[in-house]
This record gives sequence, structure tokens and C-alpha cells, in this order.
Amino acid sequence: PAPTAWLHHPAAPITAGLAARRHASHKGSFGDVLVIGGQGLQAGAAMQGAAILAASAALHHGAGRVFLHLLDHGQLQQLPQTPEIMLRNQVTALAQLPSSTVVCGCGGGSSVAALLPKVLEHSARLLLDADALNAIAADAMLRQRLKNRGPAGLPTVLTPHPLEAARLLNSSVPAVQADRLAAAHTLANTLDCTVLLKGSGSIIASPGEVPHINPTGNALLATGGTGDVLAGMVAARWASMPNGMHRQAHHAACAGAYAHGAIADGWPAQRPLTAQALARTLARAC
Ligand code: NPW
Ligand code: AMP
Ligand code: MG
Repeated sequence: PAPTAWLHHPAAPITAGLAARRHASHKGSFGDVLVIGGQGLQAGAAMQGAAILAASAALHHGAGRVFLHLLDHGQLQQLPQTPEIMLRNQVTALAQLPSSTVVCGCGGGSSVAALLPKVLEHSARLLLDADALNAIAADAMLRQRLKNRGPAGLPTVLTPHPLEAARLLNSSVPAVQADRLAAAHTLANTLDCTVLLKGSGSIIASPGEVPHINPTGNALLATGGTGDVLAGMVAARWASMPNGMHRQAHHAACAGAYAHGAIADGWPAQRPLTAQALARTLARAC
């Protein structure tokens, strides 16, 4: 169905809409998002843009406060284009974990693995993307710590693209793509997480929930950084939910994926979409 029709469909898990802004609400009412990622220059590559894109998307999609811990911040004290985002050094960023929705891994490179034990233990709501997923795929101890979160009542959202999913499943991209529902379902149930398997027709699967196939999105999203933006969009929605437990994680992933795709569907077809524009745009239906 067309996106707006789907929004009103009784099967829609929730609308892709942002949290309603009651008159007497304040910035604390819409949740904190802390992004951890953005490795500095290593082996000739720096990826701070990925973490900045995730934080910027969380900001533009309604998070009350957005904090950013860059894995290599150097002398940076503020982001000139988004001064609303508050940079945090390692110690204060980690103290923030219990009260925030934490996004970890965007542009994290190999530096992110060392932080993951603390992040997995202390984050009340945790979204893992990119190099955080790769680190877990490569380390059985981190995988066990991730699995322990679910029974301890700490919800986690994983947002793998097909190659990241294949690494987690010790499988291959063709095998994941041959049965995307099975891949998402297996990951969700073995790791006790909500899994948002990205790509054309993103799938959201969580233990005990009916899997959901996102109806929005198109190939304008096939450009660097759009996955990092998705992470921030899901986190902003999740952070605004008063109860952040497993079912809310599933709903936030469905809503974030829906909005992310709807922005691309509303974009003029002949104009390339950049990740930065995606982060700063709200879809008409959302
Ligand atoms: P191919 O080319 O088909 O063999 P990687 P990454 C595959 C950061 N970024 N269907 C495809 O493989 C990220 O956050 C930083 C099928 C593709 O080439 C990470 O930290 C940016 N295959 C880090 O870079 C902006 C699919 O996976 C390969 C697929 C590395 O992340 C960019 C890429 O996977 C980026 O976000 C699909 N739908 N989607 C910045 N500005 O700082 C992907 N593949 O090797 O894990 O690398 O995703 O680029
Ligand atoms: P990443 O690979 O992590 O940068 O994520 C790419 C994002 O763009 C994911 O949300 C994908 O679902 C989305 N995307 C990429 N290509 C397509 C496509 N052809 N159709 C729909 N969504 C896409
Ligand atoms: Mg990515």
C-alpha cells in the first residue's frame, strides 16, 4: 500500500510519527540519545562523519538531548554545523549510559570493541550498528554479553546490512538474501534482540513479535551514510517512548525504518539524496 494508507492500516505497529509534544513538556520529556562512534584517522581512514550523521538524525527527529562521544575527538569541542549536539569525553559519556538511548558503532572502526563490554553492561536501551556488530561477530565473549542483556531485561536493537548480518550468522550475503525473513528471525532469536535487517524491503524481527516488512524506501538510499542516519532516527523514536522495553524497541525500529524510507519516497526522483539531507528531512506522512 501507499505509505500514507499503510500509516492508517490496522496492522501498522504504530505510526511512523514523532512523539506528540504536550504543551508543558520539556527537553527531558523526549529522551536523551548518546552516540558512540566515529574513529579518527587510522590506517588512512577516518569515519567521524558516520557518528555525526547518526547524532544529527537523532536531533532532527526529535530527541530531547543528543550527546556524541567520538572515539577520537582530538581538540574538537563543538560541531559547527550542529551546535545543538553536545560532545562528551569518555568518562562522562559512559556515566550517561543508564539514562540514555545509546547508539554504538557508526564509524567505530576497530576502536569500538574495547568500549563494548561497558556499553553492553550499562546501556538501558542500546542500538548496535556497523563496527559494533562486526566486533560482536568476531568475539564470542562479546556475543555472550549481548545475549545476556535480553534475559536481564535490557533491550537491544541491531541494525545490520546484509554483509553485517552474514558476519553475525557466519554465513554469506547470498545466503542471507535468499531468505531474509529467516536470517532476521534467526538473529533475533539467537541473540535475544530486535533485528532490523536493512536493504530493499527491510525486515524487523524480535523474539515473540510478528516480523514486519517495511514497505517504504528506494534505491536513492543506496549512498554512504544512510545506515548511520537510520540508527539515529530509530534511536530518537525509541528515546521518546516512556517505556523502553522489548516491544517498544520493536516498534521504534518499525517506525524508524518506515520514516527513513518515506523520506526517500518523497524525494524528487531525479535528485540524488545525500545522507545529510536525509538526516535533516521529515517525511510529510511522519
Ligand atoms: P559488495 O560491494 O556487494 O561486495 P562493510 P560499510 C555489502 C562507516 N561509514 N545488499 C556490499 O558488498 C560505517 O558506519 C562511514 C547486498 C558493500 O560493499 C562503518 O563503520 C561513513 N550487499 C564503516 O564505515 C559513511 C550489501 O556490504 C559492503 C548491502 C564500514 O561500513 C559510510 C559494505 O559493508 C559508512 O556508513 C545490500 N543491501 N549493503 C562516514 N561518512 O564516515 C551492503 N552490502 O564492508 O561492512 O562497510 O557498510 O561501508
Ligand atoms: P548502510 O548500508 O548501513 O549504509 O545502510 C543503508 C540504508 O539504506 C539501509 O537503511 C538500507 O535499507 C537503505 N537502502 C540501501 N539501498 C536500498 C534500496 N535499494 N532500497 C531501499 N533501501 C535501501
Ligand atoms: Mg552502515
